[in-house]
Amino acid sequence: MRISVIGLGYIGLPTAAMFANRGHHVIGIDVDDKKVENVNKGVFSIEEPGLLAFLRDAFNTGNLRASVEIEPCDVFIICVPTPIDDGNKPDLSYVESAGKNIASVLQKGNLVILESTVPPGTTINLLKPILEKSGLTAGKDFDLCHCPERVMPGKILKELTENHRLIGGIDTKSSERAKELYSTFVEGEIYIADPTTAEFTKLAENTFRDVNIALANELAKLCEFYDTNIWTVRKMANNHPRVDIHKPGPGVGGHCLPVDPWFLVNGDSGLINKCREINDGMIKHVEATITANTGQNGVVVILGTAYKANTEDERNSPTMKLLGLLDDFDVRLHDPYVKEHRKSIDEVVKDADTLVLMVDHRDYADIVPANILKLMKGNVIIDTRNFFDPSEWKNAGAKYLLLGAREPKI
Ligand code: SAJ
Repeated sequence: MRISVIGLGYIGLPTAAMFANRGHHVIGIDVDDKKVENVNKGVFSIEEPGLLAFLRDAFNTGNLRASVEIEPCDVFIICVPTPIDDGNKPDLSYVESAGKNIASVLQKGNLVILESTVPPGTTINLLKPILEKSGLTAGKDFDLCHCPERVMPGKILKELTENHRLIGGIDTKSSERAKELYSTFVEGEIYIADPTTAEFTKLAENTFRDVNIALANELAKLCEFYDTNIWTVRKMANNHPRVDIHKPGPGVGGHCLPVDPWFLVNGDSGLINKCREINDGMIKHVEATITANTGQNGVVVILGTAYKANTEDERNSPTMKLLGLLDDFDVRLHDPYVKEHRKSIDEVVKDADTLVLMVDHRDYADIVPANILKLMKGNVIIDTRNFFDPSEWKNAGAKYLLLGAREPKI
């Protein structure tokens, strides 16, 4: 089959490679000509274990190429970004423009799949009319589905194949065709729904997570107030068969959780709005702790610039937000996964006053507290993830502050 994947980002590129490795002829379309040039040269920069080799394999099959120009194909898969604007309203301009491009080459018998996360109703009310401007009719001349991507950065390959998949076709034929296509690599179950249900389900999943993290963050602050420890409370409560308290932390980053709930609320959901506010507010909580424990013009070292553990992805990362609040300090950044911030920890912590762990990257487990404290000028360690062993730090002479725990408070 000739498959066109529109948008060669975190989802589009691995998806294109997946189909290419399974013997389909794939053309990746992107507006970024540098990205296109790199794909055509077999140059990839995603730093996720196993993914680079997988992309190179796809390149070596000769089944994967890229272009800035759309061309006729059997299947079109849209994987473009769907950000929010400054007023938290969905920006669907990339979906619109992908739809217009496809319409310009759409042929009878084609299948169009929207994978990008979108507000409920987008496939039917926005994409379908754009595609039908081609003169062809959805359901009669071409098939149309929403098949939301649900993979997690850091585990993309594993989750692309192992996760269950949801297909929301505009009719049974559309769904069945998409099911057959995804069956070439999906090992999980494939469920079928209508497009709006599929759109809503994807948003409900991410909103569920965001709301639960907000509850964990709220409980963490209450634990500080009541002089107890959220991490112990969480462990104890999660022994209950029907309780699953998420992890508190310095906020919620990435390209999904801070964005997707806004697609659902449509401006008027008190709970979902409030939870976004709680999660976004955590960074101020961390900033207040740094400020209260670091002298003016002090040196603050931040471990982790990515939005979460074991990834290079910095989109909406809490650390980047924190950076904007620390103008009064000399801030040094470190992250083993991000090229720009990959440096020797020993050098970064030299003469520092405060060390803040923002991301629980597995590499930080190798840190030896006594060695770090020897190099630092001060001794304040702020752990926003309950990652370090408090006793090791305290025994080495640190003033160890844990988010969501009793004295000393964070
Ligand atoms: N986080 C917490 N506490 C937790 C869990 C996460 O503070 O208990 C924070 C993380 O540190 C990070 C943010 O939340 O900053 C988001 O991380 P995540 O691991 O929850 O999710 P994402 O954004 O990497 O991926 C999510 C996934 N959705 C769900 O798990 C329901 C993934 O399956 C989706 O495909 C992805 O969004 C997406 O593309 O929509």
